[in-house]
Amino acid sequence: MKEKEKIIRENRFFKVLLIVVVAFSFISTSCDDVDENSDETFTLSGTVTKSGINDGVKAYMKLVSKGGGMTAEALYSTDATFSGGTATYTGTNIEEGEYILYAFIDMNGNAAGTESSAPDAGDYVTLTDVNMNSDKTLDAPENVWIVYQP
Ligand SMILES: [Ca+2]
Repeated sequence: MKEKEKIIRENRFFKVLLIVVVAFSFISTSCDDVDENSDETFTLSGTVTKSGINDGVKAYMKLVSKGGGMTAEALYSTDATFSGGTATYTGTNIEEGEYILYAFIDMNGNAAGTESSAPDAGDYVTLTDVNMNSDKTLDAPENVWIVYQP
């Protein structure tokens, strides 16, 4: 009788121990998520300005790896629509790193509208380095745009 009680008590002890261990592993996992900076991502946003652009014309932006050319694969991409000579873009969930931002204004409206959209003759283009180590605002003012000539 005593022996049976002891076994039951031991079983209960191990069940409680198991629950405690599981609970602690949950707690430590959620703490890791909060503390881990490598999971942090940033937002890149800005205003594109170019006079004489009709409302509804679209600008396309993409980030490629530092050193990548204009046709390099887009790691991130977004677009923006002109209204009153400006267009505002926002790219989110960007991992920390050094990139080149390529942007173009699709003057003739023939870009694919996907992340592989590319400029053709007569579109306006620009590029700049960007170090994404925090949320950044990167405007593309009037004087950065040049006419693309393939
Ligand atoms: Ca075009």
